[in-house]
Amino acid sequence: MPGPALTWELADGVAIVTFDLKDSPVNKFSRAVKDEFLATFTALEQDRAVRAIAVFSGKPDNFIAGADIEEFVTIGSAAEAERLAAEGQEMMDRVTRFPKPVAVGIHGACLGGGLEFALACHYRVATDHPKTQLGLPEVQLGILPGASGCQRLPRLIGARAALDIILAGRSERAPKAFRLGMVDELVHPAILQDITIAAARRLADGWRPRRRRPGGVLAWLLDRNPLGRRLVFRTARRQVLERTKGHYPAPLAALEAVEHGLKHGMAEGLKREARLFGQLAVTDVSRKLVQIFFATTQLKKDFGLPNAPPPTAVQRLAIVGAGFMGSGIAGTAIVQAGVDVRMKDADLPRVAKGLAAARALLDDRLRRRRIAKYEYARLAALLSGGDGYAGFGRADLVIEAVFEDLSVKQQVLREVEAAARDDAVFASNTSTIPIARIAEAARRPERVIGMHFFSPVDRMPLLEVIPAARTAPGVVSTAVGFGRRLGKTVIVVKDSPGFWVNRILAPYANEVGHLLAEGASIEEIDAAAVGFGFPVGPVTLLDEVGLDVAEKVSQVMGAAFGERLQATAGVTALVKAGRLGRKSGRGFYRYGGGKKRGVDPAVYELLGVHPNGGPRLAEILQRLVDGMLNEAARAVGDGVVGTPRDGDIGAIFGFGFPPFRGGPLRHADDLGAARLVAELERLAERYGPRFAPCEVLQEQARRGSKFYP
Ligand code: 3H9
Repeated sequence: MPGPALTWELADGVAIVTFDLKDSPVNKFSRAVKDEFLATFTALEQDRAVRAIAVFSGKPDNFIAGADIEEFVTIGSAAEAERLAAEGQEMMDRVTRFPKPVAVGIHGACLGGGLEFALACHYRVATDHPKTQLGLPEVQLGILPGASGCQRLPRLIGARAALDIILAGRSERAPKAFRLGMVDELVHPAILQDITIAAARRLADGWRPRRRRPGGVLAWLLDRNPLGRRLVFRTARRQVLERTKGHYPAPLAALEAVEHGLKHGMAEGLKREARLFGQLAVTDVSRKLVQIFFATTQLKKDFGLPNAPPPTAVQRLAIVGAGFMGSGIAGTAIVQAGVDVRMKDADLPRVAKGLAAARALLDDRLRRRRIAKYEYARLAALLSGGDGYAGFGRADLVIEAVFEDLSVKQQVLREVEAAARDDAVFASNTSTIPIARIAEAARRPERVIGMHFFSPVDRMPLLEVIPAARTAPGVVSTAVGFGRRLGKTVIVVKDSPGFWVNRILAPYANEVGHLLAEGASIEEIDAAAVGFGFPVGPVTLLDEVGLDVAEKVSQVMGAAFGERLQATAGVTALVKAGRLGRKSGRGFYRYGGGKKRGVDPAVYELLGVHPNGGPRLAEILQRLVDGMLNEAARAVGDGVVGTPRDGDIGAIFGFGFPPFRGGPLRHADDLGAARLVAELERLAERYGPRFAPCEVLQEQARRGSKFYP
């Protein structure tokens, strides 16, 4: 039955159904697709030659990406969204109750409604390919699995395992999904079709697969008796609240849907699930999270230039500087991109240390069973190093991650140019120094660019790519393309001091010194920011970044922007006293055994301040946040980011600006420029001209305009 999405053919009693949504890179469920599924299933039911069904995706590396997100964001009311979920549930129910067996062969992403569909089928086969991921990411969009996922997954794999996936919006790779019992068989992609069709046929012949619920006695104790279950839900609720601090309603609602269903039965569970889905789908939090999804998706295709030439595929990477950043980049490059990496540092002990640190990332993947032993051996062999530039002549890209000092970086650039090919790209991993200044030492300035990674490199999702005025467009594409291969979300930013992230963090971090001087306590400052939704407060952030690094950044920012971004002397005093933050075990806080151990009271003495009540929490928060929004708006006016989208994504992925607020520029829009300007004027009057509202905000206030039209 040809249609826009589904086709089928009969092979020896089995209808092979292919889902291939036209003009879309992924398969997704919209109302139209759902109707087509229902019509197809009716035809298959009526066709007496069809004994069983096997469903596949026609997309090369995607199974089904879930419900069509674009469709549900247009929904205007909770009631309408509830209806959408109920219709989705009915479709899944139709599949489960279908009188002929339905097997599904999964290759590629099987997410959200896609997994809900697979769960409704009678048998699931998945490929063991790394692209095959099964999960329910709905809470990351501020909603919950609303097409029966909250009911089906816990019934299949137990409440605990299901909650782990649903509440975090997690996806599992196929081998883990198989171990958990989400799929019945794991096969090589080459035999997916055959095995799935054979299973469908066996089912039609009366075979019933035997499923053991994984987990043994513990699962029985916790999942299958009311007392144990109560404990599971209580623990999960506490963990969700600890993680979300109450800012995200979706995980708690999902928990409620699962719990209600297990207590009162499937039918009641489905009703509750649909109602909660409806309520969540129209929340502001969900809208914001969906905007972030689309922004990151757009960024995957954006090379930061209007007519960007295609990137050169980097096969060999060379890195100068085997320290924390250099080894982090090396390890990430091997793990994520599988490229050949050559590291160089001044002496062999340092190189050895860097190589060991890079390899630790591989060890971790082996330990977590993300790679097999032979893959480990293959990847480990890609890593090498030395105290000279041997091997640099083969590199397509050279990244320097040496000491943050202009003359040192220029010296490295000269040495690299002598050793590397003429067409190699030279990227500086600087956090503050303008790329144009570094490139002044270059013979080939058009091959020089900035790639600002964040620490720790393997975990931080953002990369700032910074072309200087003379950087060739192809070099920009290559840096952006390589960043993406490392799994990073990449924004292209203007070559100006602090780029984007450090520029807007500067007033936020500097305000700590002012607040402490006025008698605020370290705990209060951090608590205000965490209450707003930042993952950590600014004082903890300083400790994490390293106070020596923070000092260096603030000096550069102060020199570039004058009094407005001038730091107080506090951090310098701590650095002088040997307190470098977490890495040295002492900063504003004390650290031990890998944990933060509380504020060190000696710090107040070192800074010559006394916590004595100080400003109110609301005032602290306004100073921290408004200062940042003001600088963000000013930087947009200076063209530091190409679009507000890049600025918001940079802040969210760079330092955890609360995603549910959509980023600093969306948040500024939500407050409204007029209100923000009034708040800033009041702060400026009280605390000084650093708060004076920037021209961009004043202009917006005058015109009633916004960053996002
Ligand atoms: C849900 O299922 C709710 C149900 O429980 C209940 C309902 C009642 N919708 O990322 P890519 C687009 S909620 C609309 O570059 P990749 C994407 O925008 C859903 N569009 O590819 C892009 O468009 P364009 C839960 C979608 O190979 C294009 O496809 N599911 C959707 O790097 C290519 O995307 C999720 O949250 C969608 N569901 O990664 C999964 N998915 O080309 C969201 C993709 O116009 N999706 N698009 O810019 C993903 O995680 C990734 O896209 C995926 C592919 C891993 C699938």
